[in-house]
Amino acid sequence: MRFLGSLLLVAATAQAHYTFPRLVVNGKGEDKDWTTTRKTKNADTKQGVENAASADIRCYQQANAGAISEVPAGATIHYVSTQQINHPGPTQYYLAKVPSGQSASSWDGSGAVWFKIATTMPTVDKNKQMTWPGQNEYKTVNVTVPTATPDGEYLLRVEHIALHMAMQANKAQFYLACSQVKITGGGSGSPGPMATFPGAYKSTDPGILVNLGSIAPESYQPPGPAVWSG
Ligand SMILES: *[C@@H]1O[C@H](CO)[C@@H](O)[C@H](O)[C@H]1NC(C)=O
Ligand SMILES: [Cu+2]
Repeated sequence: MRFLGSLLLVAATAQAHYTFPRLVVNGKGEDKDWTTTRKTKNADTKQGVENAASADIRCYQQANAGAISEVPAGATIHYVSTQQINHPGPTQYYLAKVPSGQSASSWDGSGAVWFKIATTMPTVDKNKQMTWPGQNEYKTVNVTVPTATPDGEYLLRVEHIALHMAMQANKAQFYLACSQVKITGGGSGSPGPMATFPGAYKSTDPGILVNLGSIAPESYQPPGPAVWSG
């Protein structure tokens, strides 16, 4: 019985964490997990990244993916989550254009190349309870790929930052993944501002080291650059 008890405890703990193994584009998901989304190091443990300055903050990947998803500019995208996204915190999406001569299948996403296309803010209900878009769902929030995004291959990065323990340093948890995508039918926008991963975040950023119980929801400051909406 003792053995069974500890197994149950492990299962319960793992359920509080999640990974995003499938990108869904206009309602159509990857056929299998980790087909165009790079398998993350926490595919089994589900453990989030806690050090915002570590190399894992970029894609947390253990391997490149075998294929590339086609994503029409203007498409609605989200990710399937392996567990319920039960922690409070923002969801953010970034893109990074693959340099010419390289491929989304192998490019490492280094340099000042990442621009943000979406973030989310909390709301408060009549019971003064703070809630976040997508909280408690088994998928990440939808985002529209800006129609002005230039055609080409990109890495797409999704991130959910769990802030339930973020009042302590290095206790925010970053759940993230990168997908290999090819944007088609796009425009001639100039995305920016650009950021690097690691580099975009510091562990002391007000959106990372934060006590959600002590701030007004509208004053929350998501970490990273401003959103480029095309
Ligand atoms: C999110 O996008 C999907 C299509 O990919 C759609 O079926 C769903 O209704 C959207 N959800 C919301 C809340 O807009
Ligand atoms: Cu968790």
